[in-house]
Amino acid sequence: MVASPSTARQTTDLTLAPARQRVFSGMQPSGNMHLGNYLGAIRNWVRQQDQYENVFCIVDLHVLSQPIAPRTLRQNTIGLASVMLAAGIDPGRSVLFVQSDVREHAELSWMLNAVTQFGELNRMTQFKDKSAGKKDEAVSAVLFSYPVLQAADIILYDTDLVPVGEDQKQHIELARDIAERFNARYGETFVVPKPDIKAEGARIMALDDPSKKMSKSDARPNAAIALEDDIDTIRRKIKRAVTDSGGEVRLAPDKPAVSNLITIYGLLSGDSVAEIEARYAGRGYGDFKADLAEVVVGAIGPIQARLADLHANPEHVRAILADGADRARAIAAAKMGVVRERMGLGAG
Ligand code: ATP
Ligand code: LTN
Repeated sequence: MVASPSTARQTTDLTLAPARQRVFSGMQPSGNMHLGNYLGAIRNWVRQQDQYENVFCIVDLHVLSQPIAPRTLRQNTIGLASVMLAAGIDPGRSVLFVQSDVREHAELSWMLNAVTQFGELNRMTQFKDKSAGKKDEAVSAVLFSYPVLQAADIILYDTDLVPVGEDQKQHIELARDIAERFNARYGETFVVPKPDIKAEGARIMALDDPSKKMSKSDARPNAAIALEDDIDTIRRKIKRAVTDSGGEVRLAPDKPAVSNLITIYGLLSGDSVAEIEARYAGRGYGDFKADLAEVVVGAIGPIQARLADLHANPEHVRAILADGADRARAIAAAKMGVVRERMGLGAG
């Protein structure tokens, strides 16, 4: 749905009161963007661009929760921006910027730590998963306080909706609790955001193990299809993807592997599950997988072509990010002025 011309804002100047609901989302520049990131997040951001006022953030401060070489982080940041632009994020309709270029994110995070409870952070499943089995010395405090920074990212922009994959639901709920608690303690300051999690594609599973989500930080070589994988690699990974017993192409709870492949096929081709099931009835997994590989290549190919142009022109990407940071900073700075006043910070 596109907003009617009378209400549509022709500008992305964020200091003006939004005529449309505001969307904010973020992605970590931790390398190897995969089909799960695309189907669960980026693709929805692109499709909804006309409907909302959009702010998209490359959250480099979040990546510091794991060890990473400075050069790699910088490269990943420009690489992720290029992928987002190649996938269809349009700087004319969306603000695209790097988190650490707008200092207010880190600043607000500190203040929100004051209204966040230790127990809340200790219950976050992402923290539990990522710290599991590691010695205390190997788990940074950043990994623990990570969801507070995420809450700051979101509520700094008076965000209404946060389009994310299923794994982020708990973090968005915490952001809501933090915003509500701040408002109750210091007076109405923040819009309380809602998650926007789609019924399909919000949890794409690993190709080699349908009990695990497709993930960037997975070392297993055949778990994820990277958006930058070449055609032969995509075909090979899909050929090797695990399937379920029975040989039938059918979406069902007892067929998690094939159901995941059908979901990917359906989202990228636009075909319904019923159409896909009917097409492959009695034909087995071989034909289905061969066609799925072509569907994936057909969807990712045009993105990769645009990406090659952007890789050849990193200065163009940097200029878009600098402009995005200026526009984001304008609203973030205004909001921080209010926060400092409400909390009694500074000399006044
Ligand atoms: P990691 O697994 O290393 O934590 P990630 O793959 O989850 O990384 P993020 O940058 O943390 O990547 O996530 C970016 C966006 O992609 C988030 O909105 C997240 O919910 C979504 N996302 C990540 N993995 C999947 C997946 N398997 N299916 C659907 N959406 C996903
Ligand atoms: N934690 C998120 C990335 C993220 C984010 C955000 C997502 C950081 N800040 C704000 C939405 C809104 C993740 O995907 N792992």
